Amino acid sequence: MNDGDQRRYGPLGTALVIIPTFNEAENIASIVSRVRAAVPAADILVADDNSPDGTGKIADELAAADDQVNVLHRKGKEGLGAAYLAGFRWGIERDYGVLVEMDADGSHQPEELPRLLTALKGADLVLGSRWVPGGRVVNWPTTRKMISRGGSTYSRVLLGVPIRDVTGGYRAFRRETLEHLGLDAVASQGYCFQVDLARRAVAAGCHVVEVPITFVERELGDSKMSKDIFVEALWRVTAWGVESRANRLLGRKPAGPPGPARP
Ligand SMILES: Nc1nc2c(ncn2[C@@H]2O[C@H](COP(=O)(O)OP(=O)(O)OP(=O)(O)O)[C@@H](O)[C@H]2O)c(=O)[nH]1
Ligand SMILES: [Mg+2]
Repeated sequence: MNDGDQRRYGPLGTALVIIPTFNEAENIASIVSRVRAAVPAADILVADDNSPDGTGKIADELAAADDQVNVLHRKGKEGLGAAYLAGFRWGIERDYGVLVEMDADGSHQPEELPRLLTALKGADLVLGSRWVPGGRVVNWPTTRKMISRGGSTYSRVLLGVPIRDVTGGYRAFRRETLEHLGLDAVASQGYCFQVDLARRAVAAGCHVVEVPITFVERELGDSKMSKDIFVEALWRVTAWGVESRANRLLGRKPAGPPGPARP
């Protein structure tokens, strides 16, 4: 599938916006109504990890009032990657044509989703990007911007993926793309999850397009990001990079990511 713009992309089909939640009671109603207003044709799946603050119950009430809102109740906190993987499977089983990743905390503005979906008409995967021209971050201190940009640059150089925002989590996948990424083997922890999906997409020859977004730091609720998640991402990306360089040097085929190459 290296034929870039020559490729003929099929129609997109119905989109499912997957919103993973852990303790987002203050945010969930607002984000759901913003998605419904911005992309009325899309369905929503809230993937809640049994949030102690009752997010799952609020999501149930939203679902009861709107056929296009669904809830996947998971038994406990297993991380955002695991929640997305369960959401992807849920959507693929139900034949959605597009699977969207979106945070619940308002950082990913639903009003920008139509632009991502338009770009997906000519791509296999669209990344909402903070670090391409036109992309912005609102309300982050300079140190956090530097850490995020630095993390993306480190991953890009080490893994050789031509993507500016490798760790971002506002993404739209064609269903067929996800089906070719070997989801069963994806690393599901923290930022690693997004990096692993991105490198798998590049390795599978997918046409990946970055669309600038304005990322808005959460105003309500608590971040689930931790030092452990950050450190794990760092060592995993380093290990992947060393492995792929060693394979290249030794002329070995990568044991790593690629799912079966797309036809
Ligand atoms: N289901 C589920 N969702 C999670 C889990 N951890 C985080 N999330 C959700 O994933 C999204 C991103 O988490 P955040 O805490 O906002 O992480 P972040 O955006 O990197 O950090 P901040 O910039 O501080 O907000 C939010 O919608 C969270 O509720 C989890 O273990 N399970
Ligand atoms: Mg957030």
